[in-house]
Amino acid sequence: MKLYTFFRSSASYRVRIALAYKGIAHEAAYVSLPKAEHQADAFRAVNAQGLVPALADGGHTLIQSLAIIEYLDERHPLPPLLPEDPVERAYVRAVAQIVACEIHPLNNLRTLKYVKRSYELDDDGVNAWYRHWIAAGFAMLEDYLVRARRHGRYCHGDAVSMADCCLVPQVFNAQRYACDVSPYPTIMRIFAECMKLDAFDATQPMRQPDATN
Ligand SMILES: N[C@@H](CCC(=O)N[C@@H](CS)C(=O)NCC(=O)O)C(=O)O
Repeated sequence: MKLYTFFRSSASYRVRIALAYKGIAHEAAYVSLPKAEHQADAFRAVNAQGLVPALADGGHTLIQSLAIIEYLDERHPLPPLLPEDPVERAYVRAVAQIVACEIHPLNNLRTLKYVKRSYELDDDGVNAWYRHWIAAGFAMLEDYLVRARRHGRYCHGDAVSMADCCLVPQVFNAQRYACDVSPYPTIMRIFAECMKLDAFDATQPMRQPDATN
């Protein structure tokens, strides 16, 4: 199994957590976003979308972090990253998708580059955009976690799930952009709990072999 990854990519970090949590042996192929290696022909031959992560396994190449995590969960069921009950599964998927579908696309590299170029924003302008969508998305996520009343130590009770694989990397992104995370006590408490686990800690961005400042 080979994971195409970039240390700062939060979508890659989601998959790194899943692989580590399940103890799945794999090799890594590093794809630098600042060097635009994700847009080069060599990587587009792996993933025509030019996005990380991608996972090569058994002659197949899988893309999209949530699809990859669900594939890993089906192929390597223990320990599970999705609960068995359909309603509980829908909850875990909803939390994961609030991050992956509502928050992350608005703050992705290509989105930031586009708004910067098109609206002639300076760094402060880009940071304001970034922080706005983190605040809107984290408010939505915090509210859902509290209302659903399914969280325990982690997003889904005391069991690590795909929801945590998504929440933690998004908090790293928020902290990198110096977003105010104080209004989201539930998110930050779950984040702190997850970071006590090796699967989350060892896979964090600055611990990756391709990490640079
Ligand atoms: N929905 C995709 C998102 C993949 C994605 O956008 N990855 C980012 C890094 S986190 C990327 O490759 N960005 C390159 C770009 O925006 O040009 C997933 O979950 O895998």
